[in-house]
Amino acid sequence: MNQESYDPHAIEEKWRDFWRERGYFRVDTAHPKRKFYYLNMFPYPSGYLHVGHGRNYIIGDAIVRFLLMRGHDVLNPMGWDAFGLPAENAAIERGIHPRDWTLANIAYAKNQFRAWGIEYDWEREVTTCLPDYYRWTQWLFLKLHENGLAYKKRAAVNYCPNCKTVLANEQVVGGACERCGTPPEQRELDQWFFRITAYADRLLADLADLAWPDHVKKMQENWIGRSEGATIAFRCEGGEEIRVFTTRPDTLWGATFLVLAPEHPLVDALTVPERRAEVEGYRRAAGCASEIERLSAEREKTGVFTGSRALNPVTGEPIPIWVADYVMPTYGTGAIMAVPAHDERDFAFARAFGLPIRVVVAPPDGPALDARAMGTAYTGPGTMVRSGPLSGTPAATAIARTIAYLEEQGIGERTVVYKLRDWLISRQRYWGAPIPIVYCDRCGVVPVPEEALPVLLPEVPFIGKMGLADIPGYADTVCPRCGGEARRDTDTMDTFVDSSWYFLRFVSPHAEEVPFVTEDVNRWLPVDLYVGGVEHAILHLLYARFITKAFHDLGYVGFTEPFRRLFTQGMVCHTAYKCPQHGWLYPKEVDDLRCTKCGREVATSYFAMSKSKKNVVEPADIIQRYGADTERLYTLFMGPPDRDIEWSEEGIRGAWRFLNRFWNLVVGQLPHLAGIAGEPDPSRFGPAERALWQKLHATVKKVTEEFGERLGLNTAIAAIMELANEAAAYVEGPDPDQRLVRAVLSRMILLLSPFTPFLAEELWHRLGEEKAILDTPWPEYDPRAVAGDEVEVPVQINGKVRTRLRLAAHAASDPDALREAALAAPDVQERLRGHEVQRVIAVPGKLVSIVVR
Ligand code: ANZ
Ligand code: ZN
Repeated sequence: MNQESYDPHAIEEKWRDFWRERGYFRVDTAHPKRKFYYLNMFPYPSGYLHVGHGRNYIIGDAIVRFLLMRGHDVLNPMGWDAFGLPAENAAIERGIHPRDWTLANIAYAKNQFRAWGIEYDWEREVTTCLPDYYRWTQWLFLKLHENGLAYKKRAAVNYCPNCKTVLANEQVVGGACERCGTPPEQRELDQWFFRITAYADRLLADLADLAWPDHVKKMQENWIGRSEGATIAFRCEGGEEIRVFTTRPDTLWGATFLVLAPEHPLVDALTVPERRAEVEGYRRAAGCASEIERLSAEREKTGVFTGSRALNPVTGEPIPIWVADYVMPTYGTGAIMAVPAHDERDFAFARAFGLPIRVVVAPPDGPALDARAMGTAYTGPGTMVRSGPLSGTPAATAIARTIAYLEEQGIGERTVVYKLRDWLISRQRYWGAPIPIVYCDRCGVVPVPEEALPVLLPEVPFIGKMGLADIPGYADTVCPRCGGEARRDTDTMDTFVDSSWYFLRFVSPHAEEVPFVTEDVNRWLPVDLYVGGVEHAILHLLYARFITKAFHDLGYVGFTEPFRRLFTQGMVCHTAYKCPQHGWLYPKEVDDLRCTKCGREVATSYFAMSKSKKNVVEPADIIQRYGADTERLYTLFMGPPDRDIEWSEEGIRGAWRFLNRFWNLVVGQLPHLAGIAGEPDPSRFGPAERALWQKLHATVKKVTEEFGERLGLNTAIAAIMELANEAAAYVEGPDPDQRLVRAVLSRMILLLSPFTPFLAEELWHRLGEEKAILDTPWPEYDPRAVAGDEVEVPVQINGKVRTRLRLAAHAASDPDALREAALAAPDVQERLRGHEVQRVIAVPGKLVSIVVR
């Protein structure tokens, strides 16, 4: 008989609209019975999505379908992180307006989601570049400003002369602009900051309660960078006071000079006239080095002497005050006490400038250190020596004792400092939310009143790199307070501000009077599962946590953390080819590992898919050849979702072959299953039926569990594949039990449906089921059936059968489990008392033999 073969194109199209029309992915946020807020990090709409992007959303769609079948009310929204440099730069390249570029990409991406069978609650779509969203981003700014959490400060910033904007520290990578590779300049500008440092301690402490990957927590911890130590005051000979922060107050007796950051406010006052020219020259030069260079231990130390001295508060000794750029202006107090004997950078500096080195820590049971002979600082633990009244204090208590002593003497106090800096949010670019502030000569800095929001981006033909300051007339306005002439702030906000609160807007996306409805967000948040790339492990997550805490303290939300559980999915890598002459090549430009343009041999390597490396695979191409289900199945099967994986055409074909086999199995059985209804009767099972029944229940259990903690979707699929093989073998056997076949096939279709929803929905209906899969509960498993049959295994002691174990078949078939069960049995323990066990032999399913003396 000629059986209909698997044709994804014939079946996929009809189900796409079916799911949308039936509204399965919509949720009533007012009355959830079992709420689950699932959230994928929303994308930048910067071009089309490739199969690597697809992985994020396919993982999410599988999870959401599973949750829906489990009876959850799932909030599953999607939106667009639509402001920012990528869109602006892409628009410049193409000579179009970033809004047109962005909206076109959004429309395209929505079609891609549809092609993948991924549905969202599109009525909740949020687009950060539209006025009904950014008006609330501006509101957020006003609220922080009103509460002292947004402030303006003149600050040295990294400025990219090519992108014409300020870069955050983390956007400077390897001394160059992350986007265009131009080395940034240091500039002084008036900038807006959000006071995230006020939350440093809570951002750190609350990590403990989050179900997040440990490595992400660690990254946040390092970024916040808490250090405990002391602030110590040094009196200068001229009367000024220099405060230093140190993590090693116990080395104070070894402090032989002080170093100020070039930007330190006391540098001027402390520089003697003869040294002024040199010091000024040094300060100017220091402005050019990046922070990473300045902090590097290897870099040659540079610095200048101010000509002034301060007194070491414990030795009374005058010590010189230097200026050097290895001290950072914004960390601690911007000044340090240098202890060259015990700090690497101070050691290098002292050696370079002939400054004294004094040992004040004695290593445990090593020879005493000789300052003149040291080739490097001793930074290990040890007993305090040459430290006046504290000499002899062991390493374990040295720091605490010194701090107590300093506090007693009134020269210092315990201090905690953080690496975290306030968040610089001003950007001098067009494509962002305008900062809602007005400057008036009479009234000063005046916030735009809430009722006047949004401050709209000016409608102008987009003419390339520009900020709002370049747009004639934008800045001219009237003061909201006095009605006089005033100027608008011409900066826009960092796009991380847009994404710091979007998860709240999804709950009440159409609220017109408020950014979100407190009562509703309190019902739905924290997000139950947040899935996204590890590249957002630091900034986005930290900013979202900060804003949530700030909103909490201002009474807008009732929770303090936005994302209860975080899952970071891995990237999809693919072969990339590089010609020594022509750079990155598309696969079609490579023949037999040679460049088709010049014949040179190309280098191959694996990289995360990216347009720049020309190693992107287009979903449209895969879907056209194999259908969306094959792409989905392969994407989920090729490795654990949190690992990076390597895309392979062979893998795609493997997924395709499986779906064909599965199709053929089910469609091949349809004629036999017509009119078969009801559950199979296990009491009439033979051994083959029992084995298949057990496998079915074990598979339901496995797949269900893999959707939990581990999200081992790849192993879940592997389990379904095994079951399919056993089912295929069973139906070929003599006189198959048709009720059992139907039960296995229909449950297997349900199990597959989160992964390959098109094929599942099609086969489900062909089986004669009336309800759609998403109206059908997820299959249950029977723990007794999972355990399978019990078997009896005799236990011998020294050749005599002493007892019989009743065990589940699977336990009896595992020698280790069998041995353990035998030794743990009460009768056996009784008989072993006072004897020494020499040997235990476990024959799976048959016998345990124990030899004792
Ligand atoms: C004296 C000392 C002796 C230090 C010693 C270390 C070892 P973390 O752990 O990163 O917090 N420091 C303080 N402020 C600085 C700044 N603005 N720029 C550069 N370095 C600065 O490091 C704290 C230590 O880094 C401080 O403790 C200080 O050097 C230095 F045996 O003080 B220490
Ligand atoms: Zn005014």
